[in-house]
Amino acid sequence: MHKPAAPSEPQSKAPSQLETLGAATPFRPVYTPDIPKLPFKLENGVKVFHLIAEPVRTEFLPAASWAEARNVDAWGFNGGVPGPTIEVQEGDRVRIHFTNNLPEPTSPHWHGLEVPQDQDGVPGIGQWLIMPGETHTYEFMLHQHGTFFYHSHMPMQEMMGMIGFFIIHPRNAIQPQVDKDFGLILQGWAILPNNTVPNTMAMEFNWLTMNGKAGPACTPLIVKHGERVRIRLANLGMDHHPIHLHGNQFYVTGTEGGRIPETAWYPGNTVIVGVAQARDIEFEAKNLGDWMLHCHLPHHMMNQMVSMVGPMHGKAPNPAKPVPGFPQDMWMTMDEEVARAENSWLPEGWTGAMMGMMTLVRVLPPDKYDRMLALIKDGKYEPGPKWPNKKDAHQHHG
Ligand SMILES: [Cu+2]
Repeated sequence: MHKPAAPSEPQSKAPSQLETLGAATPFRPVYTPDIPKLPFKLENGVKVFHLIAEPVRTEFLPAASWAEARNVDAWGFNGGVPGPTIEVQEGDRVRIHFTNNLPEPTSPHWHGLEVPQDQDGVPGIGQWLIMPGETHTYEFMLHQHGTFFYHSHMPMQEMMGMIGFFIIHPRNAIQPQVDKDFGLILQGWAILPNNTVPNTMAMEFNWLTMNGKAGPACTPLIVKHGERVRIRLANLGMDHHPIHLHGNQFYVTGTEGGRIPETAWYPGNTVIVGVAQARDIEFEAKNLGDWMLHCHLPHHMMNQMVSMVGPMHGKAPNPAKPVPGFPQDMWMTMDEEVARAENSWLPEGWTGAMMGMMTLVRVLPPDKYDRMLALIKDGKYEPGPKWPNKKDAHQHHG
């Protein structure tokens, strides 16, 4: 039924060289943390992909001392949720063999692409439903560039997770060129405790993910000081997400309609990514440090945000006072559980601040950046500093 997703490409590969993938003009490859690329074969100048819709067991968050792993039985593509990233170039001709391994009919839509109507992926309009076990082939030319995505055109299947990036690089390089190009897919899920299947009919959402991971399980974006960075954000769910970047003002440089002319870029540090929208932001990483990138809706900065059965309890500070509604916030860390190269050197307890739709942009000085690439290459983790004179943090045991 499902196989584990291949690990995404090492982050160290993205910055070093331009790639052509069989196209005429080199481009900076996009890096979608925790999501692999969909491979293709070149056949007589056509890029041929095989996309497979299927049930996928995925993990939003690993197990910790205070909680079991958050495993989810979602629906995705080629073993992953979101599905693998399709990366192509303006002017390409693509052929996509689409196999439906779901237990019900489906149809994939190429969101934002101008393609012949019978390639648009709307069942009943332009084509018939793709039945379980069937393969349907799409083929079209790409004359646009920008941040697009594919998704099931059956709404309840969308809510099971069925989306993936469709990145089209421009035929001619944009100016200014970016040194790093990242992609993050934003999703909301309704999953009750002790349950693994998303409730696709719910109107309230308690798990919020970036590229299928909830903070602190998202892989941070690693950047070298001074680099020009683009982050592509795509949203498919039931809520808008005001995505906020700490420490760096950015420009909004693209939408789901492609790149915005530079004269119309506008600055900000928070961009609303509405449902069905894509937003590209760009900034020069002038400011060293570990900067949060997160949805600013308070409930979207939480995991398993559900009504509690019975009163909440916690250890009150001394002298204990009965405060109605106390406690409101809890501090839960899982540094060890997400210890991997990209999280090296973060201070003890950093994961207590990371929940929900949240990741880090880590702007490193050149020497540390080079060391980080070496750690990523070797798959090694180096722990960070401990806080001096730390008082016992309030720890939740749920
Ligand atoms: Cu949000």
